[in-house]
Amino acid sequence: MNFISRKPWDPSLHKLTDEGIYHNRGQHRREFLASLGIGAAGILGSSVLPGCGEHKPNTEKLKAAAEIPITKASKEIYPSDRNPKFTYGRDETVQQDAAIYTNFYEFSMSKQTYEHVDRFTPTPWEIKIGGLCAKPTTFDLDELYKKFAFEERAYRHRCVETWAMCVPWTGFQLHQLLKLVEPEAQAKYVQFETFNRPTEAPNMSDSSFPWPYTEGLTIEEAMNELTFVATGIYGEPLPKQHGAPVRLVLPWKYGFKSIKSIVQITLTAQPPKTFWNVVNPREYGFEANVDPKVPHPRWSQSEEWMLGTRERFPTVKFNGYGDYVAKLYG
Ligand SMILES: Nc1nc2c(c(=O)[nH]1)N[C@H]1C(S)=C(S)[C@@H](COP(=O)(O)O)O[C@H]1N2
Ligand SMILES: [Mo]
Repeated sequence: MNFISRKPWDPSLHKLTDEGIYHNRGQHRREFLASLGIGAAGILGSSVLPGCGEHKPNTEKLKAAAEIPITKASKEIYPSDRNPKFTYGRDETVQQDAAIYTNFYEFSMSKQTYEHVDRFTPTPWEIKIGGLCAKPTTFDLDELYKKFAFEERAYRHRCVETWAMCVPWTGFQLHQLLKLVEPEAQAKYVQFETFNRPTEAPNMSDSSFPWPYTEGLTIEEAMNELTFVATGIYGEPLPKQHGAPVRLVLPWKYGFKSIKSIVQITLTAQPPKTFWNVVNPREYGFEANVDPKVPHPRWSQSEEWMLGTRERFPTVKFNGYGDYVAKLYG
């Protein structure tokens, strides 16, 4: 993955505890909007001042990337109640700090993918579930919103490149969807596939990559209670650069497993091919669980740094989610 473009960010002025975020969400969002030039200038503005040698967000493009049409069904679920079972154990990442530093190779190999998503139309959208199951199904977004139990989850995220963030996702557990299609006994894996639209995603014209982006899990991983299908982040529909309109979130695995903008889910008997494993099998495995003791061939995985604050933390096995998933690998 592209390492050269990694930039240090200004220390954030935001130091809110989980509690603080929970109760100050409205204020948090107002500051985000203020930073985009909407409403009065907020304190966040000072973290994006030019002259610090950092990326100065293109506020027009940032705002445009987050403009997702709202439907009657989607209105009902944002924001969803936060599941109190999950807490970061750290400060929540500032919304804009996460929004301006994303990996989405279909659009750009830079981190500022939000600057390249203008032509992407994530609504309307369909997601097909098929393969080894009794009831293959296609859902549009409104059907997802109506069928499944939505909640908000505060999850840590760890990219294989060593950056990390703490963000609240809105979505539902993947097992709800899988149970509905009735997997057959031979279904041992689940493959996920991103859209394939080179006219909307400029970097998809780079044919040296095996587009479309694919990912995979064992059926046990897919059924685990942590495995989350997200349609939103920070209590709003996903902006394009975060994987609108529907993505996977797997907090115990390196971030590349959390595939964005999914159009197809397939139950299979054999391990499916996965994008980064095809690109570079030596560096990116199928399992890809966070593990401080297994270095990437080109860098250590013993520490991570937070988007926004640059604060460093020791990496924790399974990204700290061992209570939920260690049993899958024992
Ligand atoms: N389709 C697709 N999904 C993707 C990627 C991508 O390039 N394309 N990047 C992955 C990587 S490397 C990470 S770290 C996470 C980042 O999620 P975020 O950019 O929303 O923080 O998305 C993952 N999902
Ligand atoms: Mo990543």
